[in-house]
Amino acid sequence: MKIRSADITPESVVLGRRAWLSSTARRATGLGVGLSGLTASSLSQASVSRLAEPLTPLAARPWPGMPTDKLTPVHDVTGYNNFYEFGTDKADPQRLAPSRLQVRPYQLVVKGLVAKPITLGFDDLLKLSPLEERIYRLRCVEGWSMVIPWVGFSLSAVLRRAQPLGSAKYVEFISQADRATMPGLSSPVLDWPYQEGLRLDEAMHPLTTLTVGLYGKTLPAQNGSPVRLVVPWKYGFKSAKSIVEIRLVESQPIPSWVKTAPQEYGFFSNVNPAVPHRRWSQATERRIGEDGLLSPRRPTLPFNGYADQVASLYTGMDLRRFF
Ligand SMILES: Nc1nc2c(c(=O)[nH]1)N[C@H]1C(S)=C(S)[C@@H](COP(=O)(O)O)O[C@H]1N2
Ligand SMILES: [Mo]
Repeated sequence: MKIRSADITPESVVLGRRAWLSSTARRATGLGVGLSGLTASSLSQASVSRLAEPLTPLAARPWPGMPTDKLTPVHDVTGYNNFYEFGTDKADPQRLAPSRLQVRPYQLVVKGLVAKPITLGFDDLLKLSPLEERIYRLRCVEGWSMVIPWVGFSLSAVLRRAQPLGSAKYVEFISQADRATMPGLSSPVLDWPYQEGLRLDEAMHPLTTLTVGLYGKTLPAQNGSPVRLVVPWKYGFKSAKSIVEIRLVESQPIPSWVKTAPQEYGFFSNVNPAVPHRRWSQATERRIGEDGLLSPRRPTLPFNGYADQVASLYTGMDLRRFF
């Protein structure tokens, strides 16, 4: 049974009139458009080629300790997406991203408080660490979930390569933001580019994955190709798509969603059934492709079911206060 967008509270409705006006004002003064440096080269590329990238098979070894949950059908994984750079409707990313998202040439820059800043092309990344098939649950803050067989490896492999300095406490992730190819950027729904962040120990945790594929092939554009982050114990918005830059920093970054609606989204955003979103409960969820609108919603698990692996990262923290 198909889930209609109308049955789930979309993140796009979080913007109150005031936030809308202020982001519109920012845009008018040009301050919200701080992405020209990142994308200057892709702007000219964009007019050259907008053909969909064929998905290439990737050889990956299985990752131990996978959930026994049934996999979400690939047509749901690739057809029901949040990728606001291409619009706020769940069908927009599949409709627009494959023909528009610029994935070549690709460079991932790792910089900031590191001994060795690095720039990696897609093929460099594939050689950095053996690819693993990691089946993770993905729980969106909107109250739905999927089970996705990602292909990738621990982000720690990349971070170690760059050698974080002792002063590095957080990691910031910047998504591609290209006005020429991403129609969603003309909407002030978020302050572009999409940015996310993790504490360094969260970023180094083996579950935190740099993802280059799903269902055994390179990532479909709508899922954040060529490279996206996947943090399975946090709400889906922490898993930033199409990342182009990773920065190691000293103070806590302000992720796009926190900037947009600080009263509704916290930096940590660990999946937590006991802490409701300001406007809806997080106690239950609907599994896309499996649970119909009439079937009972399933309980949401603390840390999305990964508490055994990650709860110790938060020992002594009040998770209601630091949500
Ligand atoms: N750059 C970027 N990354 C993003 C988003 C986005 O809009 N832009 N949406 C987030 C949200 S809300 C979710 S739930 C997941 C969805 O990932 P999927 O479409 O691959 O299932 O991507 C996250 N990463
Ligand atoms: Mo989400």
